[in-house]
Amino acid sequence: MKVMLINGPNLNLLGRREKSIYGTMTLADIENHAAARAEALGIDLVIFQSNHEGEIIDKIHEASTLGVTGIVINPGGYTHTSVAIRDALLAVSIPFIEVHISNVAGREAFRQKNLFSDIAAGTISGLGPIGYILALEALHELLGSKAR
Ligand code: CA2
Repeated sequence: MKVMLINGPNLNLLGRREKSIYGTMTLADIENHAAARAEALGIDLVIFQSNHEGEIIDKIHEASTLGVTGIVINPGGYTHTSVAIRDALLAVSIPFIEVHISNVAGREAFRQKNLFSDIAAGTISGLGPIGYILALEALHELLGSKAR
């Protein structure tokens, strides 16, 4: 089972700014925890972060050729704006789980527009960095049960 973990713009700043909203873990901490959990679950994890919409789209296209069967994505601010990343996910037709560190539902009105939730296998929001681990476990269940 191969899973791609994608983090979008500004998430490279985790643990260094806005700690009251996004916590103290750095992106490297989160990626290391995810890699360890993936290994325990027997998942081959491909890790990627970019601040650029086109690079995220290219990586989603690459997921197809790499044989990725599930995606965990926190699109960051693009959650609320990017038709293009949404289209890329639809184009590759790989099931994905959307993760948000903060509870988007309790935040500003402009964050209530979401271009991913309706096409995601599921969304995890507001549970902090553990959301990424829960998403991996959920994909493991969902993809594993498909294979049985
Ligand atoms: O809660 C989330 O995970 C978000 O996807 C984070 C995005 C935000 O635009 C979404 O509405 C919800 C923002 C990512 C910014 O990350 C930072 C991390 C540390 C310091 C500053 C920004």
